[in-house]
Amino acid sequence: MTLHKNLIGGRDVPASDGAVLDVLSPADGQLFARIPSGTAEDIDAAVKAARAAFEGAWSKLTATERGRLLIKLAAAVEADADHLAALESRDNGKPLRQSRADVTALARYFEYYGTAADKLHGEVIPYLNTHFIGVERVPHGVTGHIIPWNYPMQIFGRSVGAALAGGNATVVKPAEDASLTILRIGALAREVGFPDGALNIVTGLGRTAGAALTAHPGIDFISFTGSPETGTMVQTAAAKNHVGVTLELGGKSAQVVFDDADLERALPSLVNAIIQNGGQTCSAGSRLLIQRGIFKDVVDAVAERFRTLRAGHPEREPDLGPMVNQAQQRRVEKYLERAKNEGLTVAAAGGIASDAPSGGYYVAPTFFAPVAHESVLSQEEVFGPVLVATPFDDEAEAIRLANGTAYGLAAGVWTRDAMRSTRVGRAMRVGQVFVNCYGAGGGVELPFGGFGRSGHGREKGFEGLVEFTTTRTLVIAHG
Ligand code: TXE
Repeated sequence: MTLHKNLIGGRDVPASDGAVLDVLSPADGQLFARIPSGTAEDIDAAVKAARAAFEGAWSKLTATERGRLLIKLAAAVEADADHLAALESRDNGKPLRQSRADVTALARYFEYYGTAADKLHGEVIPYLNTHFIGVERVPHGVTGHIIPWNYPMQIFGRSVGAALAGGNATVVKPAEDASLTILRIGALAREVGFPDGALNIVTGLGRTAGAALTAHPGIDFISFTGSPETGTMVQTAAAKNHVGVTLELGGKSAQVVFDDADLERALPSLVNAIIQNGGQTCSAGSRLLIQRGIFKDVVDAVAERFRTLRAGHPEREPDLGPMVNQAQQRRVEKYLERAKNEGLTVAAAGGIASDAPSGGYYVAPTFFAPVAHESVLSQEEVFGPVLVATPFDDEAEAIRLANGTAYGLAAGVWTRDAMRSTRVGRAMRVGQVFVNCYGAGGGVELPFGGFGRSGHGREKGFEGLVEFTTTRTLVIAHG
């Protein structure tokens, strides 16, 4: 049984009171590791270590030198890919191929932000002829990062990678259900030569370690990805310290299928967008909006595929793995029960693989159709392999339904009509629109974030680097 430690100021340390949390494998519910249950005291030590780095060794590096360290870290991650992927699948339950994809994305984030670090230019503003005005991009200072359990490596890469590239020193609180790869990245960062304190990692519960981090007066900016409810607490804590925050809070993303769509191309994507990571994806395509004339055909085709889907052991490359923990499994099962009690029609259900261990948190993928737009299942984020389909008559109705939830993270549009794809795409109140494709979250290079209940601020891409900096304007009188 491995007992992991926190990374504070370049040292591996247990929680200040020695408390630990059990780490259970979602595949079989068995205990296989322990992580520190970080305390407010640990968070305070981590913030102080980050501040010391920010005012010391870390700030002495040039942007190019920071970038080089991130590029070295990208190489170290790639060299450690098999280990990281196996660790993630064990800890989080995602199929190995998804963990490998996460490792690749993580390395790419470090490479992207590493190579971008010295390309974040400020500007010169024309002003009085007697003055020179320079605006430089500067780090916020010490940034706090609350990472969820669904894509720990990717979300670490996009937020901590950008923050480090921008010159911030960081304190990271991974999710209690998926901390192991984050701790491993911390060890790799130390090996490649990041100065002590530039990256600190404190594992533990959200309500203790997480809350202590977001409320700490020594934190200058917060990045949070998680639930809207916790997002409210994080933003409230940030407001008390008058610091900025990016929030990415999930979604109820629609895929709009018009009657001229290339269905052969669309169908695998419609299914994969809700099955990837067991539906535990912020930008999962959890609603199908299908034009009425083709509604039955598309529902039948999706249903046929759904019947073949099996949730199984992550190491056996199933269609989907178990849910991350028992609470998430229960949450999804409750939504399924409620939908059935409300009389919603199950168009198709997959199953649980016969060799899936009995103690694991498996849920059978389920497809409901038709489902009214107002139904709970059409409006609330389930965060599981649960798909709903709703018919629409025309373009205006499609737009109204797609935008008709409190969320606004991503959308898909399937049509062969180029004018319509642009028109409908531009009418979506979301951060990313996919036309004739659907890539949950998009690539490393693409800005990502939401409207409304999906949160605010943008991470990923160059915009994500800008987000982790602010400006200082120098007004120089010379005449
Ligand atoms: O989220 P939490 P949970 C959604 C998804 C899921 C639901 C509940 O619908 O079913 O949220 O998941 C830390 N102060 N998403 O309960 O609580 C916590 O330790 C500071 C969507 O796991 O938001 C973890 O590190 N931090 C989402 C992180 O917040 C706190 C991904 C997320 O946990 C805290 C995850 C507090 N008071 C869930 N309480 C997405 N956008 O992709 C908890 N945390």
